[in-house]
Amino acid sequence: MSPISRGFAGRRRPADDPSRLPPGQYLERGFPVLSAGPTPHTALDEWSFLIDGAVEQSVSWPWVEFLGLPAEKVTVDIHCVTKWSKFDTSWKGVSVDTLLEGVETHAEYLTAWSDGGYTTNLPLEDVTGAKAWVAYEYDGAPLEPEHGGPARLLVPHLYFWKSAKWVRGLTLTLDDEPGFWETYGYHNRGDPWLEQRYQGD
Ligand SMILES: Nc1nc2c(c(=O)[nH]1)N[C@H]1C(S)=C(S)[C@@H](COP(=O)(O)O)O[C@H]1N2
Ligand SMILES: [Mo]
Repeated sequence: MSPISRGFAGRRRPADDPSRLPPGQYLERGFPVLSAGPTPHTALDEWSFLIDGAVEQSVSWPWVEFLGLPAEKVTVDIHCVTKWSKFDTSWKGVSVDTLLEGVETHAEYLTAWSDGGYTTNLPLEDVTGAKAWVAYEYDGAPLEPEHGGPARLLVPHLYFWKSAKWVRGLTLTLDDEPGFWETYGYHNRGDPWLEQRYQGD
């Protein structure tokens, strides 16, 4: 028996299954790089991950401690608002559920913020319940800086702009505060299955 058993529920659908492609998307086999600015290069000994904002107590992990947190491997489809989708991308990272364990809050939203100044807003509901990770490996190797290394947010059920590269923290908020692209007219939530590309969609 294979040491890694996915079980029936986790079995992948065939890569040519058109029902995996959200409306208006095409299948991309490469891995495009989309960054609004230059790639930051933060030294690992200066890197930490912070959860703060509307919380009883902030919590942060330096890189080495972050690597020591329980991690998960996930294989997911990703969907960029510029219309490419990529199937079966493989990541390793810490689920946001794990990061929020023991965090006391009345917040319903958060802002993910990154080195370089990028931000994106999300309802807590969209990052809890095994739906989001802070990923530091892609395809079994350390995440390339261009794709957000050392670590990026991964929220595969929403358009990929919600998956902040070079993420350094989650600031929990009581009110929903638009992030970088959301301020420039992109949809506040960005569900690819509902084609929520721009405000008003
Ligand atoms: N920090 C940061 N994160 C970001 C972006 C960015 O410009 N800066 N672009 C977003 C967009 S629009 C997309 S499609 C994906 C692209 O990720 P990739 O370059 O790994 O394909 O990152 C998202 N996260
Ligand atoms: Mo994007």
